[in-house]
Amino acid sequence: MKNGTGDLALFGGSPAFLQNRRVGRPNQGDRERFLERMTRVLDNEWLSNMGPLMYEFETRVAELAGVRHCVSLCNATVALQMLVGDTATGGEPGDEVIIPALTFPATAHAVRWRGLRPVVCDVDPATGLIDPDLVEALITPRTRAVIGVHLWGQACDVRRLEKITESNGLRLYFDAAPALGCTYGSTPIGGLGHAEVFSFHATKVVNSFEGGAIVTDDDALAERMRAVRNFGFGQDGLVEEVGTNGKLNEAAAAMGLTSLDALEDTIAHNRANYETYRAALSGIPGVRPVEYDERHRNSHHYMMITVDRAAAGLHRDLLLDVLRAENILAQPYFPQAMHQLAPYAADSPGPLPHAESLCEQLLALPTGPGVSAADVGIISDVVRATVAHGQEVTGLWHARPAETAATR
Ligand code: T4K
Repeated sequence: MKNGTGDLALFGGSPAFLQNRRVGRPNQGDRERFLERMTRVLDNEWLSNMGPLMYEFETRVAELAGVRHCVSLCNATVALQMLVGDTATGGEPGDEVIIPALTFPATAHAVRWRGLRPVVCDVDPATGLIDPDLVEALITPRTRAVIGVHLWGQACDVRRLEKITESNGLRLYFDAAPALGCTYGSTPIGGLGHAEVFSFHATKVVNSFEGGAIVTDDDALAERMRAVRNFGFGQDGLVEEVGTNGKLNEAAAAMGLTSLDALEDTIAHNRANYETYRAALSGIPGVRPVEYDERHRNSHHYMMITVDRAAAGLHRDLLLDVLRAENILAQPYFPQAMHQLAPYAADSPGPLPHAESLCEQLLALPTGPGVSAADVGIISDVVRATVAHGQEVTGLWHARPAETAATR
């Protein structure tokens, strides 16, 4: 229990944890099962190029997402690049794709990487999700597509985005990198828009070391994407279009299957942690868990809070430093909005106040199967104790010797 600033590890106290508690600790599932699968991979002597475990993984993901097609890939960034590339076909360089300001840089990069222009849209201040009202105002004759991002597993306002894109003849995709196992109402995330993209990165709720997938009910799109991921080879073995190497290898599929086996247990654990956090953090001035719309299922893989500097007496970044010194490896998801990133700043639409304000305030706290209810209690106590002395912590930080002082 931390009673004063002297108890905080940042100022010389003992850290709350000897081993770190992390955001993004891989959900590996049952190790024996993984090793059995790896033995199969090695015995098969088939390590990549559309192997049996890759197909098994695709079938399982498609079932979970309620779609006909899962095209597994080496990561979600390549998946997004492939969808944008498909959209760009027949258009002009510099055609536009509308994306939310609050997302991981991969969303913007995929658009620019394929020669299109990411048009950055502000977000809803409460959810951080792309704001459909603002999307409408950004549509021009050059707009080709809208990419919604199901941020932290929250479903976008899918129906409104569908209506807007349909009436303007645009493609609608969802970057569902953080949203496997989540729903929009009773519909699993995966079957929405023209296609959705999952990530199976090591830090995601289901991991395949690195991995991703395009999921869709569009038969023709799925066939094109299967060709593109394999150098453009069509079913007859001839190259039909410009392709890439986006394949998911068998070791990745083995981990993906094993992590997927544990998904429901992982979500149940995350949900319990989310409830424990909400109770334990309640009433801390300036600290607010992001509230998820209960009409949709969330995997609670991300435990997000906002830290209001004025009310808490300290900036989010300083709270982050305090937590990290305690071996609580929180993450500022996301510290910069897309129009603030160096490659896109010159094309900035001007201030996007909701996204900018959230980027100053958001913090992801550790959760997942490696974080127990007792850990959640300890982490929340550190937050409470720090905010209780927020002004003093800020003062002490600024009073450090000039050579170590930062701008927190
Ligand atoms: N779209 C969206 C909306 C996304 O969020 C992402 C990825 C993508 C697209 C692109 O998906 P991929 O192309 O990656 O499939 C991490 C992930 O690298 C990234 O995949 C993810 N979003 C993003 C939200 O988180 P960083 O820069 O925060 O990673 P890093 O290395 O700082 O690790 C984060 C935490 O995870 C740390 O506490 C350490 C821990 N960790 C990490 C790894 C790699 C582990 O404990 N074990 C590990 O193996 O981006």
